[in-house]
Amino acid sequence: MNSPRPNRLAIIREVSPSIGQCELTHLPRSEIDFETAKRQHAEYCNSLANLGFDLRRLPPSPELPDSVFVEDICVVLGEIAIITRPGVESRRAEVDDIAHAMAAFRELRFIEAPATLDGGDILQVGRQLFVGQSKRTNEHGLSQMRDLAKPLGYSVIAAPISGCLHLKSAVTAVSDRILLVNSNWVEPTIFGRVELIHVDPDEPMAANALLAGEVVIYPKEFPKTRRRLESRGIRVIPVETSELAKAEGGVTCCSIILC
Ligand code: CIR
Repeated sequence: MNSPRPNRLAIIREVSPSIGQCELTHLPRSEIDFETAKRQHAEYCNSLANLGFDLRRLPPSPELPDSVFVEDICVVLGEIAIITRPGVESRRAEVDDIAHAMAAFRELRFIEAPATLDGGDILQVGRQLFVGQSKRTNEHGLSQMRDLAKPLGYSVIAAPISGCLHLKSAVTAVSDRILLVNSNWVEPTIFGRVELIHVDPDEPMAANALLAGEVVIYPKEFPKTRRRLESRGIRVIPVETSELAKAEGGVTCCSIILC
């Protein structure tokens, strides 16, 4: 087994005891078992730690139900970190703690009103940044992202989505050259000449995978799509995500990865 590499960092935040009052867009509200959610989140964090990630843990915030989903609050580029302005009012108070934690690692930039942007809508593929056109990320968000990232040499590309919460509900990177996609929710041709793996039709929610170094942290709940990943040579670390999935959270949204 490879020894863990140093200098990999992930910011995570413990599950809020008020997660039951989370925002919901596509799913009906169902009871979230806090203890199970905490156990599953701990397993996720352990997977990152076992891969050599140094974890910076932010404490839970009882008044912020969705605060475990740290990805939405910050977009990390090599050069800067962009603190977002989330698309729902209830999540705006999450930014202060994340900005404070991120300031140790990157120069900060901020998405400003009237823009809204959720980190779950940003997919980075090399020097391309795809920005989901979702209910959470508006035209001003796209335009501010372009103003911040273009001078650094990124191209910023609008990615229309339909039927899902965020762009990364529909597509994520599973290696430096392969995307995992649900093509009912995003048109894959916008990504150009990349290799694609399509989710199994029985598993529409299965496109959200967390690329952590060279391996993929991936929900146990999608075995058919997992087989598709493994048959293309991708190493998968399975984790249970059923409780946080009731809050419409996936595996990318529970960490901010800095490499
Ligand atoms: C929300 O609706 O904002 C949360 N309940 C779920 C956010 C999930 N975030 C993500 O996929 N990036």
